[in-house]
Amino acid sequence: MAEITFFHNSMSRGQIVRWALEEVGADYDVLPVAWDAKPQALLDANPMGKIPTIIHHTTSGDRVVTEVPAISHYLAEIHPDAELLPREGEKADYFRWLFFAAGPVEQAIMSRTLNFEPDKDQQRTVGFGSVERTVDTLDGWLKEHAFVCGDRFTMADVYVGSHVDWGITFEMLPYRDSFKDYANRLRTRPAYRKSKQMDGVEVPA
Ligand SMILES: N[C@@H](CCC(=O)N[C@@H](CS)C(=O)NCC(=O)O)C(=O)O
Repeated sequence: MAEITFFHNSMSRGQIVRWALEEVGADYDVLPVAWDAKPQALLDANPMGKIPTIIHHTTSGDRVVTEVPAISHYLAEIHPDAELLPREGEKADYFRWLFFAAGPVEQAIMSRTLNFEPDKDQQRTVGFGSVERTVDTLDGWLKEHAFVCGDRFTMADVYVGSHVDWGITFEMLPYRDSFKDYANRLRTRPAYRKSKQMDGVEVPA
């Protein structure tokens, strides 16, 4: 058995974890999941039945990790030699933008895609404020920084970058030059390209 069991469906956020697994050179088995036939092993591990989910098999027991940003960071933690963890001076940017993508960016994209954007009063309550505020804030950072932590690629870029990559590919994010340039930088990474090939996804030119 491989060190990690990866419950996956290639038409899902599992693609992000596939990329993360390839970035760290993980030893993993894929357990393909069909939406209408979720295996009991997935439901036992994650009662949400959500993809992706991983089980890390260790000598002291199995560890279940769910939620893409948590899985991505966890993979960086258990593969420190990949050097994708933030260094001391990078931690503030790393965690700030990892959580910004998991919260405001994901919610903003979903709210626009599903047509339930908050009105002026509601914007004070929802965590992302408004799509424009969230997009402008991310755009402002990426205009000035090649990667989340500056000049160096870290695991945070797998997660933040996947939102930008998908966002501009499927027009779920308003177009910005900074998004296009950032996505192009990420698309040159061998692990990105390998993971997309494994998932049968065409890499944008
Ligand atoms: N917050 C979760 C979201 C996971 C998620 O919503 N996955 C979708 C596919 S992209 C899923 O499993 N959908 C099937 C279902 O809910 O039954 C994460 O970050 O991993």
